[in-house]
Parts: sequence; C-alpha cells; structure tokens
Amino acid sequence: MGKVHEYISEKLSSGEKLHFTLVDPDKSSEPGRLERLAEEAKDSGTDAFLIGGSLGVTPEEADRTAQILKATGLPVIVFPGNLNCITRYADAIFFMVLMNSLSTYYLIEAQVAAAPIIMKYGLEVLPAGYLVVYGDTAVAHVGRVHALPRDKPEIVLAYAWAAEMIGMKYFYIEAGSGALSHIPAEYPKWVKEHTKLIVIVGGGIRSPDTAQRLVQNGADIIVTGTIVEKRPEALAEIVKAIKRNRTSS
Ligand code: 1GP
Repeated sequence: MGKVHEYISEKLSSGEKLHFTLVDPDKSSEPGRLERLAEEAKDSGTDAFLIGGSLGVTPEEADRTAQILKATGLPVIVFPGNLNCITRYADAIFFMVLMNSLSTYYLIEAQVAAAPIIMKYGLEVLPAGYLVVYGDTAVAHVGRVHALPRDKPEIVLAYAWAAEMIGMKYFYIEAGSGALSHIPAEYPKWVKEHTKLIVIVGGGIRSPDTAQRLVQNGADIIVTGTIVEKRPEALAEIVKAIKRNRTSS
C-alpha cells in the first residue's frame, strides 16, 4: 500500500494512537475560516485531515478544501459521502463500503462509479468497512442505514470479521457526525481483540475523557469533526488525551 497507509501504520506500530480532523467542505465557505481551522487543528496535534460530508458538497468545494488542508503538510484523505467529495488534491481516499446500508448504491454502485475517477486521479486507496451504528444522523438517513440494536457488540464483530475476510484493512465504526451519543466503548474493544483491522471511531466525540476511553478500549484512530467547527480551543485537550495512551510496541 502507499504512503498514507505507511504513515498511519508506522505511527500505530510505534504504539501511538491517532487523531483525524474531519472537515465538511460544505460548512467551510466563509473566507479565511478554513485556513484558520486547518492551522488550529495542526497546532492541536491532529495527525491527518479527512474531507467529507453527507450532503451539499460541490466538487469545487472539495478541491478548494483539499488544497487549503494540504498546505499544512499533513495527509489529506477523502472520506466520501458521495462522488462529489472525490478530489484530485487529496493524498488518499477511504474506499469504503457502508456495510449496513440497505441500498445497493452504497454497497457497490458508488464504488464502481468512483473507481475509474480514483484511477485517473491516482489517489492512494485505503480499503475500509464502514458501519454506521445509529439511525438518527444525516449519514444514516442518506445512506439508508439499517441501524444496529443497542449494546450488541457481537453484531459489530460479525461485520468486522466480514470486512476482514473481504480484505479490508480499516474498520470505521461511526455514530454519525453530530450524534447525541458516541458509540459504546465495547464496540472497538471487541473488534480490536478479535481482528487485525485498524479500528477508527467517530461521531459524537466531544470530550477528552470520551476520546481516552475509546482509545483505551481499542480505537486506533479517533475522528472528530463538529468540535473543531464549534469549539476549536477544545481540540488540543482531546488530542492530548488520545496521545497519552501509547501501547507498548
Ligand atoms: C466522523 O462523523 C464523525 O466519523 C465526526 O463526527 O462531527 O460528531 O465529531 P462529529
């Protein structure tokens, strides 16, 4: 695999846990705001940027966002809500399957439509199983998600095993951007203990304690989006809490 996967794997194998900052290009049009946000996130110690949004992202916004984020020197990864989020200015793309979608579009059609574009742009591909746990967020609605019952880690693990058997390298467990509650902490724990997948957790993470608990329970990478838009000053403490949790390599 390519440079971004290497960057992530090397950090993880040295025992470090990672933080990614999600930027929604649709919410970053005010002049100068994105540049400030990018610098604040970098100064807080974030390891990479994700670009994505479920609705309303234009290709021009995705291009502009990627160019601004790239100027920080950190990797920029497309986290596609749809084809319009794919930009040639990113370094890599999470090539995701929304595994608990009821729509064939999110299971295979979007990927088939995206593949030739990704080839043209030469983006590095990071294959990821993507599981949206709750049903009441934008991503769940748009992605026609079949929500999971509460507190059933064995179902999450079944999806993770399926992702691993298919050949995915990453497994992204998502509450949904702006979710009222983050995912239960046992979910990453089960996946980490029983697979070799790189475990990403996002959605509704707003405090250092929550981020720390999820990392202590097996999350390799924590993603936050809303916090940097609403309270950028809180980000540094979240990243610090994540970085405190080194595992022995
Ligand atoms: C990325 O959806 C997350 O998976 C971001 O969620 O906006 O709630 O931090 P927040």
